[in-house]
Amino acid sequence: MKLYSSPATPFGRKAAIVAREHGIALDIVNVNPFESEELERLNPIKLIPVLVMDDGTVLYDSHAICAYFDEVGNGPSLYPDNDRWGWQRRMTLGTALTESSVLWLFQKRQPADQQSDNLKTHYVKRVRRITAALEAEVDTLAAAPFRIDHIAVICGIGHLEFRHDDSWRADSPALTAWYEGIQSRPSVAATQPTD
Ligand SMILES: N[C@@H](CCC(=O)N[C@@H](CS)C(=O)NCC(=O)O)C(=O)O
Repeated sequence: MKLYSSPATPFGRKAAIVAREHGIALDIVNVNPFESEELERLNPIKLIPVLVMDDGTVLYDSHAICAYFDEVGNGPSLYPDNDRWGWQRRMTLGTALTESSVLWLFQKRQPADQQSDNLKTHYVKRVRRITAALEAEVDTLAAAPFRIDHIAVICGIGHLEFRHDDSWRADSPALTAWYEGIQSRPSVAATQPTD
């Protein structure tokens, strides 16, 4: 199977972590989502990640790709019945953290006279609310087996620190400790974002 992705994308990283957790080997094709014509042919939304299965079936976005890997891969599901609505909520927080960090980055990459201070502040405040909410739930995260909510949060924080800063840590000591501790997990360590 081919996964169209990039070394920096947090959504592609999420799919790569789920694949590794399930023992799924991927042929990773790195593309620039803003420039790749091949990506545009595969996905009309023109976003990464995109999965092309061995029979040619194309799947996007990261939510669908992760759910597919969970169904066909080895080992326990990362979407268990236990605490289903709890992990759904934390997965949503992790996804929103990722989206906010990406949107904040897009603002910072605009020419200076086209950036919106209002929008940047909007995203920064959302990031802070999300990390505060996760700080309040970190005992549950730390006690649970590794699941999709952990993965979504790791990808969100990973992008935040890769593209912005680690100032969220000052108000979230327990989340910081959990995040530090999980870095040595092989699927997490092997998928650190790079340019
Ligand atoms: N909801 C999508 C989001 C994917 C996404 O935003 N990918 C970014 C890279 S991190 C992208 O391809 N951006 C290109 C663009 O915005 O044109 C998913 O979960 O797969």
